[in-house]
Amino acid sequence: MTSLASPINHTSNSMTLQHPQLKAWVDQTAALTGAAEVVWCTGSDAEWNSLTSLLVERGTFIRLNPEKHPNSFLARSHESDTARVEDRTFICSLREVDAGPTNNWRNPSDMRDMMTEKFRGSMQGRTLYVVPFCMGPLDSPLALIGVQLTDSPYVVVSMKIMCHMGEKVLQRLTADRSYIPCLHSLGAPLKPGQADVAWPCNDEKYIVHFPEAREVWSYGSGYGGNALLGKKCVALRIASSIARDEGWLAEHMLIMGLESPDGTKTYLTAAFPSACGKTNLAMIVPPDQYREQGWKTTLVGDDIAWLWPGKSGRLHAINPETGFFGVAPGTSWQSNSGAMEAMSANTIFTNVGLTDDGCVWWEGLSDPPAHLIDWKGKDWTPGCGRLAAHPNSRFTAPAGQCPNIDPNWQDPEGVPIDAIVFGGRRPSTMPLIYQSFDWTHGVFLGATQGSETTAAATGTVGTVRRDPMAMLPFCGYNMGDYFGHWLDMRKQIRRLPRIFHVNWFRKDTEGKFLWPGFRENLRVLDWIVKRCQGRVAGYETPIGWTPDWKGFNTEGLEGFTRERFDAIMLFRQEDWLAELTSQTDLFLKLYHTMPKELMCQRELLMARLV
Ligand code: GTP
Ligand code: SPV
Ligand code: MN
Repeated sequence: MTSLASPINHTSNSMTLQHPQLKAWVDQTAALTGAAEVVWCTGSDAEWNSLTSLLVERGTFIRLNPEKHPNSFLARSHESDTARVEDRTFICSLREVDAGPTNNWRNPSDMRDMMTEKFRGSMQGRTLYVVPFCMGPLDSPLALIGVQLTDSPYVVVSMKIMCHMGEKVLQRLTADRSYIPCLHSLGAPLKPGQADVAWPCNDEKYIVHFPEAREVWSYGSGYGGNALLGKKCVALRIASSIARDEGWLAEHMLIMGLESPDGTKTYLTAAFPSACGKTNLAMIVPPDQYREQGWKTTLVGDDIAWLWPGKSGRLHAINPETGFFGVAPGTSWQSNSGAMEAMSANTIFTNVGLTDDGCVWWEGLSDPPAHLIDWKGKDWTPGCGRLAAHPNSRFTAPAGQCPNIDPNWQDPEGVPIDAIVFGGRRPSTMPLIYQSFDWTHGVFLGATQGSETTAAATGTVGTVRRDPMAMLPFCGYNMGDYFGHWLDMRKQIRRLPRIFHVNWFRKDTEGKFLWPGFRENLRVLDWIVKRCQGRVAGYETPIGWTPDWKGFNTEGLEGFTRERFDAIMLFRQEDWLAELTSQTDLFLKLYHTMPKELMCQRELLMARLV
């Protein structure tokens, strides 16, 4: 880390700045925000040590038990800053129609004027950190370089885990190469002598994207996708817009590999909405019976996939991130041992409980300790009626620490994809698994996918929130045009992936999950792989191809009877008619840009149902 007394002087001992435009932008921002100093981040371990120590000193971080959690820290955020803020997220394209009805649109020049005033003086008394970062393997042709200017050291250390950052990125940022400017401020200036707080932020938040200019401005929040701008802002919202122009896809998807006993490796991606199980599936450990037979799983990514037609004629995928920002509650050695190993060192925990021996705890990890300090910093005992960890508490851990990270996870050529899986939480209607008839039908499945609110304790159908391709909060342009782009991709791919829909969350009339889920989901992946290889029959139903009892492996799955299988695969005409009716809202909302192919798919489904 090179600390500079004056924001005007940008030379440093170890780094050479080759980009005059970047230097000018940093100077301009330092002047606008009134930052006390400018620091160019190198991404070195020494920098990590000095910043984490600084955060401990300031009370933002608590150093965890060094034996049980080496080089790991706990942060507690402000109670008003615990998740992404979708209603404060804006897509400022030149024309309103290019943002579309599913995004908040503002006129870009009005927004720039307004945001400039927000940033004026916003870093007074704070350090402006310059964080050059790269989403994607460093030398991948798809890699996107960004530079985040931030007044949050928590963001700097988080970025070191989540992406390539610092000197190695700056070296690649030659004067002829463009970068995505990402301006971030907590919006909490310090007057001379004013004491700082543990988690500075502002009540007013703005997460702003300029898709044509390829630029991000984020104000007021220090948490997750609001503040680690490489993730949702760049790798999804801005990247989706670039991808449309350049003929590829930026998706909210996990990427994983499955090796069957004969040594064949199949890679798949899956798009589930936030907190619907991407991290769990990405790190799945095969059930014992499968492991004994020689099945292996590998992980490429748990949240974001960039897909493009590769040289092999197939769709190839890379994970643009290098870390996990995973939901903590519910994660345990039983539910996800891969995640537990990944977070065993060099990890930042945010908003979880702190035990008396300096370890972390959250609901679902283990039997609760007799006493701990909860995420709000208060004493907590089992049965006190409060949660120890915030439901959106997270661990930030290096992906390379996951024991089954795929050997090719940083390959610039990516991995070839054979299957794409859509899904969500659907207490009713949706079977455990079905396969689309073809690519266009598969795009229809993704476009209409949703997650239900869990009114299903009574077995009634809850309201469905449509979350097309799990991209509702992340698509940087008009959702109808996005569907059109997906449909067009078909022409660029010689060997098309097969498309599936899964539902781990179907419930019985008593509100209990019909499917054990977690590791047992491998049985569903097994059927998917066999379908891709043409090794198992599918049964044509009005909604798509489905497995039958014999073609689906339930061996060793205790209590999973034929009756249970039929219940989880049950097709009820009345549910599907209600499903079609509830999809109408989406079709009406996107009426002006909805591709005619998807209108036709809807008609065909209707015709098959009645
Ligand atoms: P984001 O990081 O927000 O994008 O979410 P994600 O899709 O990675 O979600 P994550 O894997 O963190 O989902 C966690 C939630 O899904 C927890 O509540 C888990 O208990 C639940 N979950 C994951 N897999 C299963 C499953 O197979 N069955 C059931 N019933 N729940 C599951
Ligand atoms: C999500 O909400 O889908 C996340 C968490 O992955 S955040 O990075 O905060 O958006
Ligand atoms: Mn996500």
